[in-house]
Amino acid sequence: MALREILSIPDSKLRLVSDPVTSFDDALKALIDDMFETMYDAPGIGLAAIQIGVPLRVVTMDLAKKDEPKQPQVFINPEVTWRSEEKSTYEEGCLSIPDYYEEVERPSAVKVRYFDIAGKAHEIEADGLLATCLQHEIDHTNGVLFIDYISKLKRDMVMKKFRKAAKRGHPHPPRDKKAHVV
Ligand code: K1U
Ligand code: ZN
Repeated sequence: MALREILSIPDSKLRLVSDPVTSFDDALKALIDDMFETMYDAPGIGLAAIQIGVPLRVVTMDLAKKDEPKQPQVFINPEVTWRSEEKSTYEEGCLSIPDYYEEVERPSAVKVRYFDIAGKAHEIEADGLLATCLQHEIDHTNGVLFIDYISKLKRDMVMKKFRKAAKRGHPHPPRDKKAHVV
């Protein structure tokens, strides 16, 4: 197991469309182990492989609350097969855009088809935080970030702050000057 570096915007790898997994082998298991270690360490509730620079359609997640036992979940080659007409709004964050949170509107419920670590196919219907997190992570596998759903003005301001920090060799803007744009 190894802790991996999480890429931050404006890293262009975050815009790649990831490739489907074709081999359910030990290398995939090692990648998933590293993703969980990295996600729990961050800490985060989800992680897509591209966030650690691996362009494969692999997502890890754990939506357990602080006082609950861990509930690690893995979604391989996840695909949205149905979206509800009804929408809901959630204040999202992203480990690749540290310390920036913004409300995003998405379908309230989705059906997602995916494979487990043994290569077995599943389909689930999700709502609430699971639906939000699945859509956020599946977006990562397609090179889409939650800031793509906010106003261009806010997005440009966030990108500018992170570009400036990257130029200075920092992964994110200084924490006392939050990237939150009102
Ligand atoms: O994909 C990511 O960047 C991870 C992201 C997932 C996510 C959060 C909120 C809405 C949709 C998707 C995060 O985990 S951000 C950190 C976070 O939300 C959190 C961290 C610790 C405890 C509770 C939440
Ligand atoms: Zn994210």
